[in-house]
Parts: sequence; C-alpha cells; structure tokens
Amino acid sequence: MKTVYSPRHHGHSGNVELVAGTIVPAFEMPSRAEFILSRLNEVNLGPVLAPEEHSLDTAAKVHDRAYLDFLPTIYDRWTAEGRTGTALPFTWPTRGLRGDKLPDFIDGQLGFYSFDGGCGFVAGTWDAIKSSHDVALTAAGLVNGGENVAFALCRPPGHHSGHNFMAGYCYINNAAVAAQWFLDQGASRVSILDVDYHHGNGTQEIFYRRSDVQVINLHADPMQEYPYFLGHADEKGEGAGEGFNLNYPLRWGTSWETWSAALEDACAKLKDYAPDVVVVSLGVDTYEKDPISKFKLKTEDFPRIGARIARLGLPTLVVMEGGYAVADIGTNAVGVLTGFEGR
Ligand code: SS9
Ligand code: ZN
Repeated sequence: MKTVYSPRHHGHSGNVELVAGTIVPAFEMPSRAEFILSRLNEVNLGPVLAPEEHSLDTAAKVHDRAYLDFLPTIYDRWTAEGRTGTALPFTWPTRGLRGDKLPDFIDGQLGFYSFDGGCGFVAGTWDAIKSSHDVALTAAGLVNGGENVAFALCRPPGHHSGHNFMAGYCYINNAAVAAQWFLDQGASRVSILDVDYHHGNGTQEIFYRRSDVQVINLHADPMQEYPYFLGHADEKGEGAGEGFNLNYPLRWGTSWETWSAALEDACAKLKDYAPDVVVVSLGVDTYEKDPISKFKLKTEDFPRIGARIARLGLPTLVVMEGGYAVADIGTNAVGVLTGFEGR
C-alpha cells in the first residue's frame, strides 16, 4: 500500500507537557513518525509519497474558521510577548463561564481554543500541523482515485481536536477533514473507526449531530482515562445524528480477547451502515508497553486488527493517531498495515 509522509513534522519538536504535576518532555515526539517510516521501508510496504498542498476549505467545514485562522499566528504572538520555549495555555473556559467572548490577549485566546494543556506550540508547530493535514488529504486522494487502502502517516495526530479546540497533542482533526473531503467528492456515507486507546472526543463532537458520518470508538473508559468527559456508552448522537455515534468504553487492563470482541461488534455495526469508505483513526497506544496507557494488546495482535478491518471489503484510509512506546511503534503500526494486506 502507498503511504503519504512529510518530513515537515520535525518542526514540531522539543515540546513539554504536564504529567503528574511535573513539566516533562512531551510523549508525542518526532521519533514516533520516524520509527514508523523506517519500519514500513524495512517491510517494503510500498511507495512513500510527499503530500500535495491543500487549502483549509475542507477543514473549515469541520472546524471554526476563526480557530483555523488562529493556529498559524500563535507562536509569533507568543514570542512577540517576549516569551521563549513552548506556548501553552494556563486557563480554560469551563462550565458556566463565557464561551462567547474571545479574549484579546494571547494567553486568554490559547485557553479559549484549548481543552487541556496538551498542545504546545514551538516555532515549527503550525507548519507540522499543516503538513499533517495535507498528508491526510493526499492519502484520501489516493483512495478516492481507486486505491483500496492508503496510509496517512500523520504527525501531529488529530482525533482529540474538535470544531473549535485543540486537545491531547491534536490541533486539526485529520480524520474528520478526510471524512468531510470524501463526502465532498461524492461519498454518501463515511465511517470513522477509531481504535486509539483514547476516546476520539474531537471526532465525536464534530459529527455528533450528523448522519452522513458514522463515528465508532473503542477506547479506555472515560471514568478512568483521558479525555474523561466524553466517550461513554450512552452517547449515541443527537438529532439527525442519533444512532450514528457508537462508543465501546473498556476498562484498564483490557487485552485482546475483550478488545477484539468489541472490534467484532463495531465491524458488524459498521457493515450495517454500509459506508462508501472507512477512515481508520489508528492509534497503537493500546499496546501493553505503552508508557501512558493501560491496555494489554501485544505486538502479534496488531496485524489481526488490520486483517479484520480488511475483511470489511471497503475502501479504507488509515490515519495515524497515537502510540507512545516509541521503540515498538513502527512494528505495531506497520503490523496493522501488513495485516490489512494479508501478510
Ligand atoms: C498524561 C496525560 C494524558 C493526553 C494523552 C493524549 C493521547 C493522544 N498524564 N495526556 S492519542
Ligand atoms: Zn491515544
């Protein structure tokens, strides 16, 4: 299968985040994409293509235009205040506060457009975000052009980002933009199957009232795990979207037996929906050795995920999301892809 990749993700490096009360180097780091790239070359997965530039017009159908306009300005405004290092918010508009008033000052604006402090900006962050978006749309173009599958090696990831917020290392929701793009190209229905360890709260929020995109999530129970405030089984969509959102929250310690039973059920629901195309939000942080996660999938389980998804027999775009066990991320992510190919 073909992969789309851009070295521009490297600009997004040297970030920090808050873990257990301490500022530490971010787990979401450039070597993640490099290990995946070298592994897919090692197994001869197929050609690796550079992305084409795409406008943000499709992104503006799933994100607020004002949010998209804000992202490229952040680091310059941060440095204009004399700051160095990572731009991060320190305050958020929570329940009962004004969500209709965008503050003037950069700190207030960063908080306004964030769900958490997991989305730092350094000098090259915007360029990396844009390249990741372009990677997703270029790979979507391959599927639209007749490839049965393509791999978007996106970095930074996207599934926590909602219509007007960044969250959990995610800025633009690459999978959501790709799904919207498929619809704009003539697809009637698209399914997003999110197998990342964390609930894809951004993807759910974006499509919650829509019936043209089915959103299915398998993830750690939000009673125990980030993003905590979304991802319960009773969230089924609203209005026209009712019945088109499906959550499979699973407890810490979940291993292949339980996880694959959920995948089986998810695939049956997906097949019933009969989409024209499937977008897989691929996170491999379900891995037993992932440093920030608590599921127990083993390296040999990842090809089985790919094989099961391939059995749906639908055109498939695989979009990279999370996975933080860097030494094994290549084997695990590419394992899903070779499993899809039946090898
Ligand atoms: C770590 C906080 C969790 C969010 C994780 C986002 C994963 C994206 N103590 N940080 S796939
Ligand atoms: Zn994750």
